Amino acid sequence: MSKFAPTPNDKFAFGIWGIQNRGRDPFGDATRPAVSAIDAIRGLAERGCYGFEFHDNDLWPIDATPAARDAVLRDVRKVMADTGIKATMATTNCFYHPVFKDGAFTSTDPAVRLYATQKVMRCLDVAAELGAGVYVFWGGREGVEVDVAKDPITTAGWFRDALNFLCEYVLTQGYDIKFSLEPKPNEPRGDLYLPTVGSMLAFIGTLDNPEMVGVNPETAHIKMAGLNPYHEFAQALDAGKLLDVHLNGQKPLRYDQDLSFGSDDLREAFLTIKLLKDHDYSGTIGFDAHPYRTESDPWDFVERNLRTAKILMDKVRQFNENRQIQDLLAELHGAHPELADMTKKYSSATATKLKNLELDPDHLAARRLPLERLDQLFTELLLGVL
Ligand code: GLT
Ligand code: MN
Repeated sequence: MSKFAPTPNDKFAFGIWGIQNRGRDPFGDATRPAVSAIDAIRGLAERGCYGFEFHDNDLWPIDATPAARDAVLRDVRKVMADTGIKATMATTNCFYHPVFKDGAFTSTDPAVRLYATQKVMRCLDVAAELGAGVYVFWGGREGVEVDVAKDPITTAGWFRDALNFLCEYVLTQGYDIKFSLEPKPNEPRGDLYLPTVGSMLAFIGTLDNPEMVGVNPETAHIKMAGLNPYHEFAQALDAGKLLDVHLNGQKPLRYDQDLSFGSDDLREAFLTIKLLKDHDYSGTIGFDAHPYRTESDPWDFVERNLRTAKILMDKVRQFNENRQIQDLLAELHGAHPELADMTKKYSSATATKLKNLELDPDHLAARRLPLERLDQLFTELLLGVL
């Protein structure tokens, strides 16, 4: 049991909104009692979490007076000091209040766009004060049902202007904060803008300060689009833009389920952890999920997410050390080593050499690839019999 007990060195973090989730869905009311933000943060610390993630309005209500907000922040700083837990990621709730019903930064009303920008600035001040180094933008209302109403190039321009302005705010305040954009294909809007990691990466390249903006991919959002989380996380990592992750579970192409990590697809969960470990991802490992509606409190749910991740870390170690698997991988990757780096650097001599190289496609196609065996070894490793 204790072998898989999480410690702060694992750099696990949880969005407190998942702990505070009371089981409401579009068809039914709350099924469990409220958990205060402070109890959520303390409970995470007690279970070995390194950090917590929060929205402004997870901590203080949207209509809180500055004095009420400061009182909450005093309590937050106290629980952080008492337990050592860190605020690793902050974000703004720009989706719950009706003011955002047709978008925050992509609203047609400039006053709504400014209200969203002001809300972010105020929460950025708190994020800096609590030491959160990553600030996420999840555009829950940044989308449409009626596409004739808005030109997506115009809306992208509004979002770009807001991010450029907010980057300058962070820079001039001297905050040590990076922005991280979280893509999602749909829900709650019919279509959300910038639905995938690839769209976010392309968009970041159009900003004034692209070096201070990255991506925060989430397993469930990727699977809602029918895409492969391993590949999506990898693309962000390869671009040097993986600032934060939201791990969870999701059946493909369905409503947003936010299931526990690994509960729907252990292979994908393994591959996600393997990617983060093999490539020395140094950010926090954030979980963004919520308990089943049938749970009476969030703690079995929290513990299982952390435990699954720890067990998968151990499985990754076993995979990387397993002789049979590594021999098969070496065989798979061992073809024609003398050709492997031929196009690494261009020269006209290499171009001529390549043009004249004898490569027989029928001969190459005849190569035996032991993928069934490899996949079965992987299955047996996960099943614990290898
Ligand atoms: C919301 C959403 C998440 C985002 C959060 C950040 S809130 O619950 O489903 O994926 O990460 O705003
Ligand atoms: Mn998320």
